[in-house]
Amino acid sequence: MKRLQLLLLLGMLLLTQEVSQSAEPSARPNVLFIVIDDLRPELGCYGNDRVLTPHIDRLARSGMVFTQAYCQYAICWASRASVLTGYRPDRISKKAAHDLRRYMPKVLSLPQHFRNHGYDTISIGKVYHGNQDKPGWTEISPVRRPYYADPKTLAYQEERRKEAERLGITKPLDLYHYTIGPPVECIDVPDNAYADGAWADEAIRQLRRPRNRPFFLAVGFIKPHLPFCAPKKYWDLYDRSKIPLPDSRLPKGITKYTFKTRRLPDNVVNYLGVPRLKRLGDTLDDAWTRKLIHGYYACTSYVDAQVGRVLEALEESGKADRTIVILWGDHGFKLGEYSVWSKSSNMEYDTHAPLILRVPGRTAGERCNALVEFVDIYPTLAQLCGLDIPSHCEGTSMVPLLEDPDRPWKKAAFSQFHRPGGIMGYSLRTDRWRYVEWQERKTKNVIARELYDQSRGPFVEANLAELPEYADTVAQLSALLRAGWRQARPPAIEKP
Ligand SMILES: [Ca+2]
Repeated sequence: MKRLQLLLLLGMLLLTQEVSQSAEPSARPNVLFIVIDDLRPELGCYGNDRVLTPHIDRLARSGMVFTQAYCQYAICWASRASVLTGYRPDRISKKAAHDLRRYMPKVLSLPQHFRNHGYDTISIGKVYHGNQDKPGWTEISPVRRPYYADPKTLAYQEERRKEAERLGITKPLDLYHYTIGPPVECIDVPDNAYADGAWADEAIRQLRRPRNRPFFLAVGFIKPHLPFCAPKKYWDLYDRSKIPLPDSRLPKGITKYTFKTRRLPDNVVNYLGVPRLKRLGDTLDDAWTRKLIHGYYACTSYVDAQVGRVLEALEESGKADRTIVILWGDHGFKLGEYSVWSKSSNMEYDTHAPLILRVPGRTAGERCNALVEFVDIYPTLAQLCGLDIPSHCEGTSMVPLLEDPDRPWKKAAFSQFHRPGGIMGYSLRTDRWRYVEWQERKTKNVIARELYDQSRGPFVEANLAELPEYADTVAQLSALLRAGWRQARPPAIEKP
């Protein structure tokens, strides 16, 4: 008798669970998750009037713009792996960032968490870097495009590929350098001649699809990442001669670790036809500099237009009032500042990136100047959609900032970047300072320090760390760095 009661009870429990599970997801909001590759926070909504980004600005007018958002590692694979797993970079190896499920099979990724709660989780374009996290997605778009649309460039690359084969060049990095094309492309082609336009088409198709489950739609745009290829109409938005030149002076007293001087696969000087820069401090001439910045701006406006198309489709679908939109750039980018191009450092230009969050009914064009970190994205989206925040998450939900953007928040944002020979630069950003400690990873010995005053913007003139008058500041920031991210969290959220 008791057994029968138990079975009945169990049956009822299962039934209620089933009902609640099937009823629950439709009540949850959708998520449109947009990531943009190498996007500087130079957009209209960030106070920049040179770069034309009307569509992202429109999103910002109904969202919240985080003016002090920092990536945890200023390179694609590491920044994205951190956002999508909820871990800070020290918990994710480079191998795992490229092949997540092989090296971290049990990780509960952000899309997987949503999938487990009844969401359609769709990946379009470059969301992860180099791996697709199959358990995370209900659907992965197969749409791909070559970087270039110019048939002449494609033919040249094909010729080089054949030549490389004859010469026995097979290592991916060697092959990449051997077949590399020009750093820019300006031809009159439709938006979807390049990947981002084609991915916007895909996203629009997904938004138009009728569905009875909520969606987590991730769209990863690959511009303004090099090479700077965009349809001509976006180049035509800018007058090259009016593009101001960057301040190419190196800060005084930098360390030998500050900038990566090794040959970078994604460095502009490796592209076809770009003059080789031999030493740190060597600069491209003004014509090259303006041409490249022009390309970056054109690509930014091109990607902005694709964001606009996707947002318009969201409006037309009638689901905008039930859809949270988050837009973030995976890290910053140097356009010749300090004579350096590209990313891969702990400097402000590399770690500071855009973050815009729109929550229907809860955001309306506010700005939030609190220090936030990209590792906060996972817990924020989970909380906004009524999902639990998994205990492994190392970020802090930004939801309290939606109610009060000026409330006391984090003491610091943490970033890091490696250098060859087992060296890691651990960095933090406070309201005013950027502080970096270069450590030998095995011994934790500090081999170099940097201190920059950021109160006048991203450009800094000197590393102040070794000056005696800054000794107290260095000591305080070093203690904060060593105490770590847990101690830098907002007061109310700090756990014992
Ligand atoms: Ca990137």
